[in-house]
Amino acid sequence: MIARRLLVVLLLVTGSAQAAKKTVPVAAPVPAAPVLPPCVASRVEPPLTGAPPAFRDCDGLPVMVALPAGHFRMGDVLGTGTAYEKPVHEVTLRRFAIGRYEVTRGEWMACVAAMACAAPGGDAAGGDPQLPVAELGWNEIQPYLAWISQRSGQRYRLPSEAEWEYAARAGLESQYSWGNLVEPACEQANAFDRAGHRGHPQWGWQIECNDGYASSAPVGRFPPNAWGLHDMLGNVWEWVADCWHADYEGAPVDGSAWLGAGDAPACRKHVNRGGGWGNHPRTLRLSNRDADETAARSDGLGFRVARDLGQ
Ligand SMILES: [Ca+2]
Repeated sequence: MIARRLLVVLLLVTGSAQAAKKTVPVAAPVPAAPVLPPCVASRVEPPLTGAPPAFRDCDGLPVMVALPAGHFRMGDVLGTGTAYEKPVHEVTLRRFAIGRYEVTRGEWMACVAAMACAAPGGDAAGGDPQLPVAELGWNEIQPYLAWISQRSGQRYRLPSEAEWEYAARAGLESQYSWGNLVEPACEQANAFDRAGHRGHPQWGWQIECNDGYASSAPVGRFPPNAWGLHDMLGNVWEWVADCWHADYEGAPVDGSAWLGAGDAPACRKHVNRGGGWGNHPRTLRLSNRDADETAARSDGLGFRVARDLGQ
């Protein structure tokens, strides 16, 4: 009984001490962001013969490929696509740079460590740092773009949908970056395949070939396109800057992002491109389009960055 009384007294004393503390506002300690190494460009492997030059503004930031100014026909140039991909329209673009790879978990987690980005959802914060980061809504990507812009002194952003298709086509008007036939897909891109079916037997598609990856693959495991860009098709879908519009009627022809309201309320959905590991290889057509709610997260949805280049 005595012990219990002592405990009560102790609790009363402790409680009054806490009450007294409340009268003196004390700012919560703010953890200091780590000091980052200076932005120093690191060496980048030389590009493929005939591919545009690659560079990296700061060590740890995405490798970029400097694409030439040019023009191309955007959309369903082969007449095998959907109404979403029509009308075909000519787009003229200034030079710009785009990521050689999808942004990786390692690149993203450097931003998290610098306290500039939030951790992605699901299990996308762990595992192989060379896997593409996913599980991020469109808005959640913006702090990463701001952080690498601040680090490099350059203007990083998501590519526009037109820039994305220009980069993915790399001068071609074929169905895929490897030609018109779907059959070589397993050697060329990470889509749904026998490995995917083993990992996800509830999905009933029967794909005869095996690309070796049941879900996302570390970036760069599949051959690049003609401009040295990896995984434009397959692996994860990639968010782009544009709001969703159900066709190209009135789309910009200068390579800029189409930000006007395509669906009500304005910009409820954003476009993503390229197909992913959970899709039938036919989904990986160069002109194919999709969109998701702006806040949507998915383990099959990531992004790559773009940045302006001087003229
Ligand atoms: Ca696969």
